[in-house]
Amino acid sequence: MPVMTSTDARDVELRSPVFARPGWVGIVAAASGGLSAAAVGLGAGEVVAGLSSSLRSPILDVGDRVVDRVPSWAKDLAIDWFGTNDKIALLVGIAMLLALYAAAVGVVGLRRSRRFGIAGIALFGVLGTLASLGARTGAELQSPLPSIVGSVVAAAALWWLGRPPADRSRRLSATVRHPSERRRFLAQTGVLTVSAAVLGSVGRKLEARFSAADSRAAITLPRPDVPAPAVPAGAQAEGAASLFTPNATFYRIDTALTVPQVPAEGWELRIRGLVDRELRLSYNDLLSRSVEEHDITLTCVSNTIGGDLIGNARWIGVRLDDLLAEAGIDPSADQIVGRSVDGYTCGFPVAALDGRNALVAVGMNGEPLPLEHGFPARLIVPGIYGYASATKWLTEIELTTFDDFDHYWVPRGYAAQAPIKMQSRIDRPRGLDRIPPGPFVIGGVAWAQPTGIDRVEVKIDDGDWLTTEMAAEVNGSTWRQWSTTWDAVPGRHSIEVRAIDKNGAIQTADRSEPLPDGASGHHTVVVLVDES
Ligand SMILES: Nc1nc2c(c(=O)[nH]1)N[C@H]1C(S)=C(S)[C@@H](COP(=O)(O)O)O[C@H]1N2
Ligand SMILES: [Mo]
Repeated sequence: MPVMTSTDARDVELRSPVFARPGWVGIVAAASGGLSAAAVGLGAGEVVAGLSSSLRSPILDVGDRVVDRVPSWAKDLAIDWFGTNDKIALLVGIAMLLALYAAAVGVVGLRRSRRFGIAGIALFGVLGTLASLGARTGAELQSPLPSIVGSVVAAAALWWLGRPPADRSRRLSATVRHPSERRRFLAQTGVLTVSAAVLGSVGRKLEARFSAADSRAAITLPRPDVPAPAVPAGAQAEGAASLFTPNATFYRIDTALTVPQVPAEGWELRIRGLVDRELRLSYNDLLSRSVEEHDITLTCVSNTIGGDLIGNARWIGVRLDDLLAEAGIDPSADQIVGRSVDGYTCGFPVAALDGRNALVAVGMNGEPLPLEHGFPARLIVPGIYGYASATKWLTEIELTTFDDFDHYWVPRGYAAQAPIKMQSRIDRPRGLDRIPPGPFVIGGVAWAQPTGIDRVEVKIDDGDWLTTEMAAEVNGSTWRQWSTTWDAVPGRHSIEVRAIDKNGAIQTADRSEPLPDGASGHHTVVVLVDES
């Protein structure tokens, strides 16, 4: 037996797969192999998802199921931590878990057994398949395609990475120097990573075809038959939030990880259930009815005391009570359910249609509904929290009963019936602001839809409740603004606010969490008044 020369040893070292090497080098290489295989699989899934508007990227399918299952307290916590970026936080979380999993699959699959690695990928494919079939609406036979194709591609990539060097070296003549295993590994992961990026961006391009942006851009809203009454002078108080919330900064809360794309052409609103005659209306059918314009403040049940999940807009649409009168409500119905194209549902009492200006809305602040606010149509019902009334991307209104149907958030612990609680908020000063001594304008908003606010009072430290100046009321379903001038004295002070509605009810100081039917309690801010 000849003794191995140092060149031979080097050759063996060069020809053993990088990920099989002992220690960290091998583990890191195998993990990156797993990551690049997963990336190319996801890219392929993205391309398949781009083939039809009914298909969805596997990550989004999985994300949707997480959104549907996450406990309500965790959702409130996410909104509390990340605000309206909660969805991005979720997707980043899923991506991180997926990356960890892919790295583990790489380590097992490339260092131990390719079969185990492929079993790991298959497991993920099954998860994606189940997620796609569990969609709130419209799961079809082809729904798992992106997951299936994605995992087959990822498995093939892993198989390719893990092919033993001998397989390939046979056809190389002895005179040709083998590229080192390190170079082969880098070349392979490079190819996979670049392919993943290309596939991913092709997938995105394909998906962009389904955008509803062009449909929205082509719409000219009708001139309302019933325009909103002119806003009275003096409705905006100093220090308070802008009376109308611009669309661009209007809060957005929904369970949709990507904004549903619903072109107005082809859209249909179906009114069914316990009605005398079912209605099916196209966008133009809807707008051929009398169109009204109303100023209504929308409020989220997840809004915490002093929070900003509330906004005021001028909505254009068709009266819900008119449409339901046209369909004829069966006397046995007590719940109106709004169903979205993405399967989300809201539900509120038939009795809420007591003449208040509930709308199937198509316009928001003079524009067609923005895509993220429900284009082409949504419900807006004064006095009921958004989760129970304000269905975006509306496609169906069903008349039913509270006994027969729980809307989306009910099995997740929220109340079936959800009238908005009276609340007031201090907008100026902000908590922990440093302010100069002397006259200082405190301002804010208060709401008690659809009753309306009569007055707002503030309390400095342990003093008495003081009246504030009320801005002019727009209507009872719109927040009302208030302000007062305080002669600030140096030191640390607390400012507390409460409202009184037009029925004389005083806003409770009892604090409760948003779950199950909205937060209550007084908003208090602490400020530091400088020495003169
Ligand atoms: N389709 C759909 N509609 C929905 C929701 C949703 O998750 N999906 N969320 C509701 C909730 S909780 C609120 S507070 C309002 C928020 O409307 P906005 O995002 O336009 O402010 O929409 C409601 N309509
Ligand atoms: Mo909400």
